[in-house]
Amino acid sequence: MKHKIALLADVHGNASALKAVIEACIKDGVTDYWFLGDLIMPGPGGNNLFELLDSVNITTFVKGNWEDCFLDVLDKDIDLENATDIYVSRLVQYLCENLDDHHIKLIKKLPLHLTKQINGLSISISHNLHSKNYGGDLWPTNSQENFDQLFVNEDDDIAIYAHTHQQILRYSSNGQLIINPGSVGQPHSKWNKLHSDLRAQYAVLEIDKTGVAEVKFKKVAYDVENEIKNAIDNNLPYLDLYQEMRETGKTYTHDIDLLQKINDRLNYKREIINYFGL
Ligand SMILES: [Mn+2]
Repeated sequence: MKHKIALLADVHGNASALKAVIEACIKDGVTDYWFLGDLIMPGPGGNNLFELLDSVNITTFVKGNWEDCFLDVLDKDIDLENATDIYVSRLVQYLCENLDDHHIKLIKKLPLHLTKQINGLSISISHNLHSKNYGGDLWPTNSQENFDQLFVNEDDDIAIYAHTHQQILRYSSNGQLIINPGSVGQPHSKWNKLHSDLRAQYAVLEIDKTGVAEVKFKKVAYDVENEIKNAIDNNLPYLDLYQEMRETGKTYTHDIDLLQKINDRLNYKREIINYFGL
């Protein structure tokens, strides 16, 4: 049987982009959908993100570092002196105010790593490394040995990862195939001209009875104005930052000085202390 698998990752709360990608995949006759983590935050998407995934045949879902950030905040593992922790916690509060309980339960159950067998090919699937869904180990320009770490199981033929928000096709030292589908909701490039293309990224992997028939890296445009309107209508915290991110691709997760100013101005530290009972 021929499998036409959509590889989707790093939506980061951008339901407008996810919707456009799923519509394109349906038109394209995709049969399976694999989700590689980072569905939520900092965008306004909540239940609608899970409903979009539920509307198609999701057969794989691994946990991204932002899902772990979400769970850390629920566990009250928050450094109140760190502006980024306050930022993430306030976004988790925003989500918790509306997110259905069964979606929270699903996040808690997500695995870090999965292996799938498709027509005799063994495929490793993780957000980043097998047991580490965060950090810069697999940045595109890093050394080959870092990428070889994706093959913990030497019998794997293909490794699929996400996290860097950049579309990548390369090989291990032993010639195994490595695919990164890029980011649906928050694409990134170090190179300005490439970074200015903010369309939603994903990949389609086609496996027939002979082997890998096709790997397609795709981009689709989506309704950015509608996404910004969603953020405004839902009173998304850090709205200005999200609006700028949608228009320029710039992210602020680690801009401590700017986050600190916003947190102080809007009294977000006090608000999360109260909300999470810290
Ligand atoms: Mn991500």
